Amino acid sequence: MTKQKCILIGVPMDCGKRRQGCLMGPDAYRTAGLASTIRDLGYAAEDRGNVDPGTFAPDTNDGKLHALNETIAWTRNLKEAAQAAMAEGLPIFMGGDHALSLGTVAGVAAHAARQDRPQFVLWLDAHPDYHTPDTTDSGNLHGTPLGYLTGRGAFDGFPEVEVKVPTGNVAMIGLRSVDAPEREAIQATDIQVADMRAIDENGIAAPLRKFLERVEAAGGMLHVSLDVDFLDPAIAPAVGTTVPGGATMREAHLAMEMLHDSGLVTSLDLVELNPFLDERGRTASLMVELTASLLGRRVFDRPTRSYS
Ligand code: 6HN
Ligand code: MN
Ligand code: MN
Ligand code: MN
Repeated sequence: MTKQKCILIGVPMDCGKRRQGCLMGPDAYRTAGLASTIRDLGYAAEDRGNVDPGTFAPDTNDGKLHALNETIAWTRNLKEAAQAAMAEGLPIFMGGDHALSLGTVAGVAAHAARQDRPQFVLWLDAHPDYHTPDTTDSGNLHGTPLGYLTGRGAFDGFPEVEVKVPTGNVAMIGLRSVDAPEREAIQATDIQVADMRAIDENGIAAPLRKFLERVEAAGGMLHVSLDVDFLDPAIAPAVGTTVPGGATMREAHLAMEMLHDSGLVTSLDLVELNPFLDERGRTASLMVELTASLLGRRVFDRPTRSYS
């Protein structure tokens, strides 16, 4: 089977929260060699440069929501860019903060619907990002994409989500910081959740395997949204919303390796990298290494001979 073409799309979006720096994310991935790493694995990789939000009315930020107009503008353009890229290959969105998923996932889900295939979403994150503009305390819209995409609450001014992602098609893995209104809402749904406690007890493979089996059985397309804060801050310091107790290097690589072996991944977000907070580029490089695992880098082709 010939390998799919990877379409790299830079998304220097920094308005999903107040702390700035994610706008440097796309260039950090370029500097860390994302495209050449992907090519070394035998794929074609095209860097399409950066998307922009187009024009929008300046945000006054006198209400609760931060940078609402700018976020809406990005969502519109990203939705189109994502939908178009899906027709050509496997898009990799180099963020940018997690508000970019408002647009990228809306676009890939619209594409899936045209193919008559269900869209599934894997959220690898310390946070569920399941707020609505009403429930958010912080007013930071990077905490809302899964609320928007699943059709929860009112997102006034945002493009209509024509193709909602059913909650039963969402898995959240890595959770350890959940706000009260999110917890309550998630518990009332069929979203598959593996918080860090579950990962401590059962490992990361068990919940991921279960989810991948469901995607496969449904003939689904799979979008993976990888937030840097999914990872433990000791190995990935370059993120504004660090939460201790995250995924280890091996847990993260195993998840990526399993995703590769499943053959189900059709699009990927790399989000929340804040290069201003990095240490000699190590978080950017780790994200590139994880992407390589997701695209099939491995030590050996299994099974290896074992002498144990
Ligand atoms: N992220 N729940 C917090 C809030 O401000 O709503 C944190 C959101 C984090 C966002 O992980 O992309
Ligand atoms: Mn997030
Ligand atoms: Mn997060
Ligand atoms: Mn909150």
